[in-house]
Amino acid sequence: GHKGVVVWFTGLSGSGKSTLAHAVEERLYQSGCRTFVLDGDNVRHGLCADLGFSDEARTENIRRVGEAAKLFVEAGTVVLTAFISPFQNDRERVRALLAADDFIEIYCHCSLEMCEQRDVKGLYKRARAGEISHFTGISSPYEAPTAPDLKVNTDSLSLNDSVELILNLLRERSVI
Ligand code: GGZ
Repeated sequence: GHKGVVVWFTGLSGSGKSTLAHAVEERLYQSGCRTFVLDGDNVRHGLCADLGFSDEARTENIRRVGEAAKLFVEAGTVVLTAFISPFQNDRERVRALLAADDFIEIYCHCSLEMCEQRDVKGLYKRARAGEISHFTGISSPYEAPTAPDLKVNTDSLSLNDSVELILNLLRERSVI
């Protein structure tokens, strides 16, 4: 069996949050868990379509995602969220919405240099050129978690090894 929890991925654009969340979801789904991934792709076009990337907009984005995630937990679902969520305060507010064991924070750590070098979507280049303002890591801050439940070095670990680290944590915490 499993219980509903939030597995909250945080990290820079291109640090591997979404990839990792979907890979973990796949494994959980195979073992019979109810799962759901919330990320920019399914949230910023609908629930948060009115929000941009100012500090205030990000705070509101994370607040709404937190409230939505809470509903999934109440439905007994393992919800995996993949948002930059750059502000410590905003992440702590989500943690406070939930029961103590129901928020698991995973820091996807990849150096800015590496994210920028990869630049899968070309956004860093555009941010450097001034075509995108308030870009995290370039012209908007990222506050690294000081005490995440797990730090995954996505710049040095394989996707599989990263997935295993997270599954092990979920077993340790009796989520699965
Ligand atoms: C950061 C931006 C920006 C700016 C567009 N800053 O790599 P991506 O494309 O797919 O992921 C990024 C995504 C970040 O949205 P989040 O909802 O996760 O952000 S937050 O948690 O801070 O609210 C990036 C794209 O949106 N994107 N403009 N200025 N990322």
